[in-house]
Amino acid sequence: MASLTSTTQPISPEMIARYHEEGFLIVRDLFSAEEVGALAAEAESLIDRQELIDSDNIRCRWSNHHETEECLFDCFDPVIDLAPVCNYFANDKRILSILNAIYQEPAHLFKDKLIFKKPGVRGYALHQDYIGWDSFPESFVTAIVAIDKTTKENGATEVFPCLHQQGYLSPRDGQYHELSLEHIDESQGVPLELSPGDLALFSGFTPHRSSPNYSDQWRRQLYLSYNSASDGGDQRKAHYQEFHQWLHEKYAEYGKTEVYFQ
Ligand SMILES: O=C(O)CCC(=O)C(=O)O
Repeated sequence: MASLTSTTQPISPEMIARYHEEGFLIVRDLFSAEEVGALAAEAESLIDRQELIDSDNIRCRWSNHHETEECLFDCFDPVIDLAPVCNYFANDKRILSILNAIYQEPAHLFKDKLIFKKPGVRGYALHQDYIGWDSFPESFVTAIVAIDKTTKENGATEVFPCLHQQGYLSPRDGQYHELSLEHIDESQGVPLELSPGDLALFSGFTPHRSSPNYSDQWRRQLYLSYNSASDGGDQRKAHYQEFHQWLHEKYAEYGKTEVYFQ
């Protein structure tokens, strides 16, 4: 990665204030074409890792085709241990300095996933990323690194401004919850329409969703989630241990007991 340029870009206090007000922020042109090209090339090689893409491997997330219902591979979670360029972005000083400005203290990586969203893949129903586990950091913020141009047509993530101020809107029972539409005014949704090189950030309390990918191109994005230093410090390893335990239990509820992590 030594050939990639890496300058730190300041972010204005006005942008940080807007993030706190609205619960999301877009920073345009943060990364060079060379950096995003390296990430795209890595995503292309990862999709060929057929030995990993297995419905019993809990690193993989799946989603149905919005018309045919075919079950399609959608995401590696985690990804940085497989992918040096993803790891480069996860530790990027520009992202970390923006998070530092949001938190007013250092940030730690909590979670990392690469969503491929191939043509036809269904999107995500309305939800907040925060989960009501005692260990889950309330300071959770996700940074999206756009690999492909993201539009409404290909299923951009759509956020609902200012509602993060209400905190967690579901029971703190340790389960994943979708949100009903009565929590939002659908006309207020903002699709995070990004170009390669842009970064978007949103809070773990920001309600968001995405439509199916109606285009004939992939919509690949790297999702990097962080917490503040005073909210648990470096807990990525502990998070994945707990998450894997939770996934084992969820799969077992559906009779799937042979799952593994690779
Ligand atoms: O792919 C998207 O647009 C949204 C993904 C998402 O909401 C999630 O992974 O929690």
